Amino acid sequence: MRCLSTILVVLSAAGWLSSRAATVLVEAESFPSLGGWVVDTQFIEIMGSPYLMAHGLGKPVNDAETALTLPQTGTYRIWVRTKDWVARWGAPGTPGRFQLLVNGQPLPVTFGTEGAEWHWQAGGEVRFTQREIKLALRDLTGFNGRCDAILLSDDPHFVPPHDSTPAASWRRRWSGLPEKPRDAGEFDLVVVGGGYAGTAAAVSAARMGCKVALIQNRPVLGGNGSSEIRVWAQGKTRRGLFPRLGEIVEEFMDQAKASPGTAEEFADDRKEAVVRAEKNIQLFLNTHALGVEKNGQRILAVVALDVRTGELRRFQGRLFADCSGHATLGRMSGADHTVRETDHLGMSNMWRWRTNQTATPFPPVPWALDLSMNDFPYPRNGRGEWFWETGFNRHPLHDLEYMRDWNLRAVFGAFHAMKNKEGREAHLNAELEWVAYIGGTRESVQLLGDVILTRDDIVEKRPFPDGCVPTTWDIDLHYPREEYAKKYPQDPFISRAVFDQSVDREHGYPVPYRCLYSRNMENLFMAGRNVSVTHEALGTVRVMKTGGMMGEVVGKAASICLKHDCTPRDVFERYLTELKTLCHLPGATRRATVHAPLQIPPNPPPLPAPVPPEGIDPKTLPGLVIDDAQAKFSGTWSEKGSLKGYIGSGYRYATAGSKAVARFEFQVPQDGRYEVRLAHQPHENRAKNTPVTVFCAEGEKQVEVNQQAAPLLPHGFVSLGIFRFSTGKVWAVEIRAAGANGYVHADAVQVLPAP
Ligand SMILES: Cc1cc2nc3c(=O)[nH]c(=O)nc-3n(C[C@H](O)[C@H](O)[C@H](O)COP(=O)(O)OP(=O)(O)OC[C@H]3O[C@@H](n4cnc5c(N)ncnc54)[C@H](O)[C@@H]3O)c2cc1C
Ligand SMILES: [Ca+2]
Ligand SMILES: [Ca+2]
Repeated sequence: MRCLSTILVVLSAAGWLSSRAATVLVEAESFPSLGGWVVDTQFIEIMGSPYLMAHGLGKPVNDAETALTLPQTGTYRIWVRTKDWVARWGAPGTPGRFQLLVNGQPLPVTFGTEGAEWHWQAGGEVRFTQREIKLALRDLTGFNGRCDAILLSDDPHFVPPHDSTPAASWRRRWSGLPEKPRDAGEFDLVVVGGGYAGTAAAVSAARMGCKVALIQNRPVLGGNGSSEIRVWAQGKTRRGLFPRLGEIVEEFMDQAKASPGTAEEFADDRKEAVVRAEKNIQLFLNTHALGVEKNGQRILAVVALDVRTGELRRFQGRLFADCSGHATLGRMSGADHTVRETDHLGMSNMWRWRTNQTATPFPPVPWALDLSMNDFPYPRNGRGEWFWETGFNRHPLHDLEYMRDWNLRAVFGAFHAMKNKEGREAHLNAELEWVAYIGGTRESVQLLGDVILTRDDIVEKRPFPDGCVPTTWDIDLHYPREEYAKKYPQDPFISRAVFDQSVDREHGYPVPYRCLYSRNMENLFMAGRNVSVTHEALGTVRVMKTGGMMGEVVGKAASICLKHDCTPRDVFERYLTELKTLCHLPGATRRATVHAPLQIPPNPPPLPAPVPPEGIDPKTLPGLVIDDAQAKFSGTWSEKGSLKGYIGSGYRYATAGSKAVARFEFQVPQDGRYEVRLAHQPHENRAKNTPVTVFCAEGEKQVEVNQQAAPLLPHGFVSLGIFRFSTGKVWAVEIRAAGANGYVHADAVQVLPAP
C-alpha cells in the first residue's frame, strides 16, 4: 500500500497525475541565491544532507532565495528540517532562529526553536493559487540557524520521514531528481578529498600519465590548509632519501604569516590553478563521496553527491585514494581501520577579531558557554589559535557536529566576556572578524596498511626498505589544558601540546610506502592524516606538507599499478625499485601515459644542499664515531639546546630519573682492545653521575660520568676506559637517566684502537 502511494506521489510530482497528491522537497543548499547563508557539508553522514547555516557572527545574514514551480495549485502543508542547535545542552535562549518567507510573506512559525535533534518543524498551511512560488530563508540572529530542506505537500495525510540516512532516496524522489547516479566517467585513479594529501596525489598521478578524478566536498581545495580553516602547512620538504619529494607540495602550499591568517594568505586560487593546469585531472568541487560499489576486495566505483544540486554521480575507477581525512572511502568499502574513541586529538575552530575605529556592539549570548576573562587564554594579536580545541573524548565521527557547535559556544562565550563582561572597557571597539564554521579535525580514523607505523619505529629510526616520505615534525600530542578545564570538565575547549622531540627534524624519518595502501582492499591507497599509523606516530606525520608528500608517492605508485596492471601491494613486492626511481625525479616530470617516456624538465629546482653538520663533522674524527643522529632513543629526550661544541648537528638530553635510554651501537673492524669515549657539553644542570654502560666482550661495565665538568680530551670527549671487542657482533654504549642526579647528555661515542 505504502509502495503504491509512493508511486503516485512520484508521478504527481512529475506532473503526470495532476489530480493526485503532490509532495515537493526543496533542499536549502540548492537555493540558487544563498544570500549570506553558507553551505555546510561536514555532517552529511550524521544528519543526512548538506544544509544552509546563517553564520553571521551575531549579525543576521541576507536572505537565501529560490523560486520553483509546484506540480499543481492547492493547499499545502509546509515543514522545515532544522533544529535548535543549543538544545542538546539545555542552554537558555534559541540562537538559531529564522523564518521561511513564502511569496514574500513570513510563515507565522519561527524555525530553529525546538528539538535537539534534526527534525521536521511544522510550518502550517498555505494556499497557492499560482504554481510559481518563491521561498526565502530569513535569518533572525546571525548565530548559526540551520535549514536542511523544506517540504511542501498537499496530501493531508502526509507525514515527513524521520530519517537521517545520507542522501536518502526520498530526497531525490521529492526533488524530482533521478534516483540513479549519473555516470561521471571512468578514471585510472579516483581521489576522494582535496586537502594537501589529495591535491598532491592527484597532481602527481596526473603527471605520471594517469587519468584522475579529484573529488572534494568543499568549494575550495586545501582541507585544513584552505581559507575556510586556515591552518598553515608545516613539516619540512625536500630532504632525506628522496629530496625531490615535496616539489609538488611547494607549488601550491601557503605562505601564511599567521595561523589563522587572512583568507588571502591561504591562496585557495593557487591550489586550484595548479590542479586545473593538469589536463589529466577532472576536478569535482562541491562533490561529496558517500557510497561505494565493490566486488570482493576491489572497489569498482565511488558514488558522490553534488552538494548543490542533490544529484548523484558515479565515478568508476581502477584505483582509489582515500585522502578524506575521515577515511570515508575506506570505511565505506570495508577497509580495515581503527578508531580511537577517547583521548584523541580534537577539533578546532580558529577565529580572528580586530579593533575598529569606533565602538562596536556584540549581542548578549546567554546560550554560549558562560565564560569570564580568566576562563580562556587571551586571544593575543587578534587570533584564537589552534588550541581552541575540543572533543578529545567525543566520538571522532558521530560527534562531529557536537564538537563544532561546542567550539562555537566557546568562541562566542569568550568574546561575550571580552565585549560585555569584565573585558568590556578594553574591548569597546573589538569586533569578531572571522570564526571558522568548518571544524579543523586532526585524528579521526586510521586505515590499516601492511605496516602500521609506531612511535618507536620513528624514534629508533627503524629502517624499512620502502621508507620514503620524510617526517620532520615533533611527536605533537594534545591534551585538555587543565587550568581552563575546570568549568566544563566534560568538554574542555582549550588544549596544550606536548612535544616529544625525538624525531630527526633535519633529515626526517622516512615513512614506509606500506603505510599508504590498504591491507585488505586491493586497489585502495591512502594519504594524509588517515594513513596506517598509531596515535603517537600520527603526532608527527599528520602535518600537511608531510601528508602532501605521501600524496606525491601515492600518485607515482598508482602509475606503476597501471603500467604493470598490479596492486599497490605488488608495487612494494615487485616494483619497489621503479617506485624509488620515480621518487627521485623532479616533481614537474611528466609522461603522456604510464607507458610513454618520461619528460624530465630541463631546469628542475636545484637539489637541496645536503644538510651540513653545524657542529664538528664526525667524519673528520679518528676511529669510529657514532653520533646521536645514529643512536637509538627510548623514553623522552629533548633535542639540542643552546650548548655549543657538539659533534654532528646536535645532542639530546633527558630528565633525571626518567626512563630515557640512549643506545649507541657499533661493530669493530678487528678483535682487540679499544678505548671508548663519550662526548658531552658541560653544564651546571647536568648529572654528576650520568650512568653509562659499556657492552663489551668482558660483559656489561658500568661507568659514571660527571657531565657538569668540562671534558679533558679533544672535541669534548671523556674516556670511559679500555675494553675488549670482537668482530661480527654489535656492541653498544648506553646512557640512562634513571639514577642520575641531573640532566643526562648524549652527544656522540668514539671508539679508538687502544695502544
Ligand atoms: C587547528 C589545527 C592546527 C593544526 N596545525 C597544523 C600546522 O600548524 N601545520 C600543519 O601542517 N598541520 C597542522 N594541523 C594538522 C593538519 O591540518 C591535518 O592533519 C591535515 O590537514 C591533514 O591533511 P589531509 O589532506 O589528510 O586532510 P584534510 O586537511 O582534513 O583534508 C581532507 C579534505 O577532504 C574533504 N572530504 C572529507 N570527506 C569527503 C568526502 N566524503 N567527499 C569529498 N571530500 C571529502 C574535506 O572537506 C577536506 O577538505 C593542524 C590541524 C588543526 C585542526
Ligand atoms: Ca539539505
Ligand atoms: Ca651529536
